[in-house]
Amino acid sequence: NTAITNQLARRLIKAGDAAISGQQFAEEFGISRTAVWKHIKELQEEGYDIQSVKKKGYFLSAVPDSLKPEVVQPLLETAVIGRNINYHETVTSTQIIAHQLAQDGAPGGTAVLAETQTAGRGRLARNWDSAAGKGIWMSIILRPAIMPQRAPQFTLVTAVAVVQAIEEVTGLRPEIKWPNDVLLNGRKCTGILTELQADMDSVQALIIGIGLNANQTQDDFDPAVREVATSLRMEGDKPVERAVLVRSIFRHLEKYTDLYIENGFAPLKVLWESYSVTIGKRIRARTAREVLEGLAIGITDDGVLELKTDDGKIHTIYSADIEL
Ligand code: BT5
Repeated sequence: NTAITNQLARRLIKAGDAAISGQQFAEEFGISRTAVWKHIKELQEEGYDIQSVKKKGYFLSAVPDSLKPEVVQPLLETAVIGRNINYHETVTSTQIIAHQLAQDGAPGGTAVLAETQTAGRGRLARNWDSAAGKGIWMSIILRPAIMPQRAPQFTLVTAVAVVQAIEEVTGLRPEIKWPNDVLLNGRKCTGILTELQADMDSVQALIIGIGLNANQTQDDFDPAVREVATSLRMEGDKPVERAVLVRSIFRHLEKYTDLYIENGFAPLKVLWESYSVTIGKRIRARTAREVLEGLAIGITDDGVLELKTDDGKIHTIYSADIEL
């Protein structure tokens, strides 16, 4: 895959539905029409669905279902997030790789992507089921200049970005269950895991893990999660182009982290609430110390959940599993 092939792919992506003629490509890239044709063929062999229309030229109707940097990067519209991609067929956990890269000084925006994970993890060392080639298993390194105690807000910011990306690409309407689940029809389609490298008073790196079920069918899931999990394909009845979804997640995440840095959490809190299934409901919250039952009345400006128990007391909850 040469530099010119990549540029050609990027040009086709930018053109969208509009066809570009071989002659036009030849002029733009300063190569012969035969060379253009060879590059187009190379892209087709890689899985790009390029149609050619008589007298008009070429247009792109689908990108390959792959998360390889050469597929993802030409799509990107971001300045920072995803500009540096660390791709693997198989890893233990993208979180582990990202932690190592962050320690070694990888820049903010670096993203680790894998087709499958052998030891994908959730919170509290729980397993994350990562079917090969069926989902988006990625970890993004961010380096915001914030106090460590604000790190959990990034789980909520990321959830908003993921929901909007899913909406944009599939037209589905996901909901957020505090703190880190994205649901479709009450089943989990995405889990988010925010981890931290920090000193007492500053964040060195946030490692934001996103596990998104894209194209699994029911049988692709581990029996242990089959009852609670769903995928975009199962809810939307058609497969999704994972690279296109990654592009959209990156764009929304960059937009909202910028907004966060400029204006704090308040504007994001409003957005988050508009997608929440938790707020205003009676819930049961299992924290590390206790089980609390009551009304979820809202989240604070810090992203902390407020729960009112029947004795009228308001509890602030930093981390818990929620049952609706
Ligand atoms: C989470 O934890 O939801 C965070 C999951 C983060 C996964 C990503 S994938 C890329 C990156 N690399 C990693 O190693 N991790 C991150 P938690 O709230 O603790 O939920 C875990 C629970 O979700 C499990 O105990 C299962 O019940 C359920 N679960 C496991 N795999 C699932 C899947 N593929 N889809 C839906 N639910 C699943």
